[in-house]
Amino acid sequence: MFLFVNTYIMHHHTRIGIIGAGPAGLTLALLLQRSGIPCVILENRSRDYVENRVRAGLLEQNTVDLLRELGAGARLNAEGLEHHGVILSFNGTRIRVPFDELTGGRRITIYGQQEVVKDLIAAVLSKGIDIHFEAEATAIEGIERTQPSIHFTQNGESHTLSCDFVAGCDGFHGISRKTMPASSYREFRHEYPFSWLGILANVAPSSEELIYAYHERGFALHSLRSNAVSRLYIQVDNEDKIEAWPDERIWEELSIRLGTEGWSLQRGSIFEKSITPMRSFMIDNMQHGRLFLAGDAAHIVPPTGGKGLNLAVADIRWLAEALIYFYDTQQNDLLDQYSSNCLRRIWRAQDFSNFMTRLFHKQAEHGSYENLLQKAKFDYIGSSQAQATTIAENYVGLKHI
Ligand code: FAS
Ligand code: PHB
Repeated sequence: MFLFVNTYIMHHHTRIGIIGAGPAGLTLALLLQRSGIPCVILENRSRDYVENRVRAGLLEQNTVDLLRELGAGARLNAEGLEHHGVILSFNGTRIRVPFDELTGGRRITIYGQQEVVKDLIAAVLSKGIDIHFEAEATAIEGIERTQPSIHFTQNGESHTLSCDFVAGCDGFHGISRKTMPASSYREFRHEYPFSWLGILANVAPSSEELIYAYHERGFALHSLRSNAVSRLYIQVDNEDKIEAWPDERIWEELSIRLGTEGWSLQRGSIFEKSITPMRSFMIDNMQHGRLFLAGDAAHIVPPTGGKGLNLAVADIRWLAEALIYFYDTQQNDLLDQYSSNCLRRIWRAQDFSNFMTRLFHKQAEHGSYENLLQKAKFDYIGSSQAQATTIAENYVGLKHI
């Protein structure tokens, strides 16, 4: 049997080769296109897959502003749920942190990441940006030269995309960070001793605002997606399996952990379940030569602060500005400052996400010194406007940093 190997490699060229059609890659393409800079997006999954991948749901004010600026905000305006406060609970005692009075009117919007991705892809296609689905980048070459290239496969054929710059927007498991010389950055990793079991359920939310709850049985989060769909999470062990969590057990735990006097959790049919480990990861340099990393390719935060997607978009604002400036002036200085510009916000988000994760997750025995410190932190948020403001301004996202 003869194997006909197609050895013909198709060559393409553009200015910016973008690997990944997640929030980072899609937002970058739209910002570049607005400035007349050609780019190509390579996405290894199908369009249907990326548009239905359930992940984040909390959008900071900056992210909402950018989506609107890019013309991808129509559905967000119609369906997004704008929140002006958040509820924090500690063994059933609740406090509310208001946003308007503490942050000068900034707020968060709840809108599923898959909806953001749908809107961004629609905008990318409507503007005629070159996007290839089921196109897997297999190698990046020449990042220390002025014409790097991305090798990718699609429909069993091999292709090469040569470009001026490569934007590594391919997430934590992508090839971009692995293409950076190991000596070009330091890694920081922190694995938390617990995971989140997340569900989507066809039931009206039992709270208009998010509830982050510490309970002696473990953390729980009440979020939402619409007036008919609730998004909820509970802390589980890292070794836990979905099979050990039938719906009834999930609802019982959620009811106990989120419970407070005079309140009850509405239940409904669960249509999505997943377990995600809690971890922090980042590198202290996000670029090498003509390769620039953005989003999860360079950093991961535990979702307790709702920062992951928003950090990805924040990186892209800096990268787009630097690339546009380069083509306008042929000057490299904003490109040279890219990593340091991003790292200020990333470290701030790491710290806030770590604070929220340690405050609300069960890690110490009830009544222990560490547990009573958690209670003291919680009580201080409820009694100090200064501490409540710190929580509020980090949660809605700092306007500038
Ligand atoms: P993404 O991972 O979104 O996108 C990278 C894209 O690159 C993917 O589409 C991938 O298919 C593609 N790709 C990878 N390798 C490739 C290759 N070789 N060739 C071509 N394409 C390639 N954040 C929150 O704020 N709140 C949450 O609750 C939350 N929950 C999460 C749950 C899960 C299971 C995960 C994994 C993440 C969660 N996050 C959450 C974080 C998440 O939202 C990310 O921060 C966000 O997707 C980052 O966007 P990107 O950097 O664009 O990366
Ligand atoms: C969500 O709605 O998916 C969500 C909200 C806030 C978080 C994490 C996830 O901190």
